[in-house]
Amino acid sequence: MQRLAPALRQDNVPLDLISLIKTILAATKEISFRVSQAHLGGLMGSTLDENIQGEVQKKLDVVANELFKDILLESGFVRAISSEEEDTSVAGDEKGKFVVSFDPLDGSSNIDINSLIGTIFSIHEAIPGMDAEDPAQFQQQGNKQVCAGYVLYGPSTMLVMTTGSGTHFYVLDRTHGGYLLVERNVQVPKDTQEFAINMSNQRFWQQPMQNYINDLIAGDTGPRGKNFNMRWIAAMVGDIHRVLTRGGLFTYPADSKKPEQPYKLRLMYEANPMSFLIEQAGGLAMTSTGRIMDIDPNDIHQRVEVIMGSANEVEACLSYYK
Ligand code: FBP
Repeated sequence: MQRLAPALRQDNVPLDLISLIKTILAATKEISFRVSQAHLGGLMGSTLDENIQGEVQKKLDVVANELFKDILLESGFVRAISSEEEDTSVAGDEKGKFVVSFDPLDGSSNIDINSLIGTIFSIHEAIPGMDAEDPAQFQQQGNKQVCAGYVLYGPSTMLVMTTGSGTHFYVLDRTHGGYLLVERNVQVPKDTQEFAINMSNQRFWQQPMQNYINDLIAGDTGPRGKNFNMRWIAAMVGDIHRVLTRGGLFTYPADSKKPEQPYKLRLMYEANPMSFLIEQAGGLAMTSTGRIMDIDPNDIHQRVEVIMGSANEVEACLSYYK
């Protein structure tokens, strides 16, 4: 099996980006170890602090964030970072060529139940001539990403990544401590009979989404004429990994549960990187009004509607909004 660096060189990835990717992955190996030892190391449970999103931070959220932040800021490759666990963007090296947005531990509610969690990252080139301190560094559309990926901490630690030449799967080989390429150019099947949504929010969804999901549940007795199965891991990394592996539709739609906050998932370090991976694997990644990666960001913690996965099923869902 091919090691990471030759696999990236095969995709003509520039050397400085390869160096940054290797830096990011060094942090994920440490996080993978800490996650596997969390119970033994007293890292289960929550801190008394809340992040800027108003979420109580898990101890592992904080550990993963510090690990990721420190290794990136001391690398020399990074002009600035933005993280789910940081109130604002954090300046790095003024000569740094890249900016990195990340969710150090996605699916935090799964930590205490020993279920799937992961790290999500998105890399843009730094805007020339702009200060490292300037949060406008992150006002770049998702279609300008040069790399995106996640590391899934599951039975095996898996890296799923794209640099714009397809979406590839890697597995962390614990014997030599490196990621090995196990599948190149994964393709999301165009059609599917599997969907993922938090059903408990149903009464708060907009009517088009209610109608779409009701027709999925009606199965072969309804207008779709076939049965659908539902899955919900409650960690985007886990649900998207299933979609990339065998197809499906994943959605976190707008809802009126908190009218002042109609969306749940964050654009910069959840929706954009997952969109790049899904599109590079032949799927679609949309809101009900347009392509996620064409959204102009206005805040590093901005939230958006998400409908992504098997292309024909995403189209079917969007047809309910017409
Ligand atoms: P964080 O855990 O990083 O805050 O991410 C949000 C998230 O856990 C997603 O990974 C997941 O898709 C969603 O929230 C689950 O939402 P819900 O709690 O409504 O099931």
